[in-house]
Amino acid sequence: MEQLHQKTWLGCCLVTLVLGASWEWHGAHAAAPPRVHTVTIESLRYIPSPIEVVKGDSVVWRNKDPFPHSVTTEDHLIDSGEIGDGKSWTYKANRVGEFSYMCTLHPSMKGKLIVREK
Ligand SMILES: [Cu+2]
Repeated sequence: MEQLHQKTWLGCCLVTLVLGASWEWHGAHAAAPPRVHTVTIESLRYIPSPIEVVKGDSVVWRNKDPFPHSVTTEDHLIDSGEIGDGKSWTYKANRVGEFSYMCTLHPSMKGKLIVREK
């Protein structure tokens, strides 16, 4: 009788452990799903700027002006090319850092993208 009691107790412990581990596993993965952020380009401005994202997230620039713009860093490692009116461009933020960018068509337009480590 004593032995049976012990076995039941052990079984309970195991179930708790397994459930607990599975809960944590789900938690860790649900905590940081990649997100999609939007920067609106309107009236010769990037809104919002700066924008802060986490590595692996995507950023969509939407051009609401009736003429083209670009999202271009000085080293051209990020470069959308011309984004026509009403068009958008998506960038996957795989590199960590602070990236100042501008519009090659309107050099006074400046923005900043900040990519943080997960
Ligand atoms: Cu522009």
